[in-house]
Amino acid sequence: MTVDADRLRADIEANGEFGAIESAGYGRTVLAGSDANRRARDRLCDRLDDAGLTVRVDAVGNVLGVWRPPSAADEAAPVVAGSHLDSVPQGGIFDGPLGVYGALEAVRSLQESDVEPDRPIGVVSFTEEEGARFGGGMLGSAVATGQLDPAEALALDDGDGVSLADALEDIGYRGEGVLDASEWAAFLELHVEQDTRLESAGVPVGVVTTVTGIAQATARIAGQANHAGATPMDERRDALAAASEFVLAVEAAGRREAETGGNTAVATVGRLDVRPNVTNVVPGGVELGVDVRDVDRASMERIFTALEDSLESIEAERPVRTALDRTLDVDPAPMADRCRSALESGADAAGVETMAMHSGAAHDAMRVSRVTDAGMLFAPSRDGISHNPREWTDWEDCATAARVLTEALAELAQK
Ligand code: HGY
Ligand code: MN
Ligand code: MN
Repeated sequence: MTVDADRLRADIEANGEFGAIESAGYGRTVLAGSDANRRARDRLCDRLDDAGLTVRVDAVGNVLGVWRPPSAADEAAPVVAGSHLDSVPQGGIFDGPLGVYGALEAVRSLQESDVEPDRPIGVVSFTEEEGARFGGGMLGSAVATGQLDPAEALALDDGDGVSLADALEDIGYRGEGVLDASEWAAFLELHVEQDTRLESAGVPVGVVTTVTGIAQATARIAGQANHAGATPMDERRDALAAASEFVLAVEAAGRREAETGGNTAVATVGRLDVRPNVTNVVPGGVELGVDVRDVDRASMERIFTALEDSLESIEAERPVRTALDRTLDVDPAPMADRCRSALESGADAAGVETMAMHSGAAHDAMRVSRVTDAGMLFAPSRDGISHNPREWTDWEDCATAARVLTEALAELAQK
């Protein structure tokens, strides 16, 4: 089966204009509920409508378009594919949109083929996958799979006093009811790999085995702000010096697990808020954002134990108080065999080589995998770069992966 590579490219390029930033590469900042997000959503809904899909927006802004071919039995559950349109600040144009518009291109290609699906086929765009504005992450898919209460999601605040409810209201995407992914026969997500394995192997498509578990936490270190000049070194309660020891302990714990396991464990401090954050004041307080992942739950727990031990010894050695509170905790998610084999046979049908791999990034598919069969496929990332304007996937690779997605959807849409 063929896809229209130019049409897919045009969709991704046009979507990349929303929230575009001046940068080397093709950067965009599209936070959930922003005006750029509204424009991206509007365009998607127009394109879904152009393709004859019935479009629905749910209470947390998830967008679902459904194609009901004449060949589909009325009561047949749909097969759905998709991803997200929001981005991290200064992210790239492929992380998310390749999956949403790749799914739409698959539907359009099936409509133009002689395939007669037994099932409806859906295209979904989940709200706030990145968690860059309202925190957590994979929010829309968590609501669509019963893992997050919609009212709780809508009440989440962006730190500037704006709730998700208000933000969605402002852009006209606070819909009715919630999507229920457990009603879907299967779900597939096309995504950029965000690593270098496909590029190094010269293989165009990755079929995901397991999506890594992810746990995030906020560490707080309380010392005492004081005069940087008049406070002798032995009288300080320096929160940032203490935090620096903790940052290195996070890195060491991640390295230890990576070296003793299958190099799939990672541990990061990606956020550091220093107060009052001025040069002539000994820092009184620090808040750190911690991100721990692995495909093995026990390994994640060993890392957290090491972090708790580190904070305990910091408190023993320094006049500071510490706390560590988890803010997100999602188990590793094995992908469904049925979806993996549909992707592999789809690749065979498309004459495309694949390689099996885990996903080091978290994705909506991990939420959906709790309630129905879910699968993922990757397209290569140039130099493995992502969450960066230099994120890039060649247009030919986008089209190749979309062809495999199309074949796999056709297979899953047969009874
Ligand atoms: O953080 C992640 O893994 C994803 O990009 N939200
Ligand atoms: Mn991302
Ligand atoms: Mn993503």
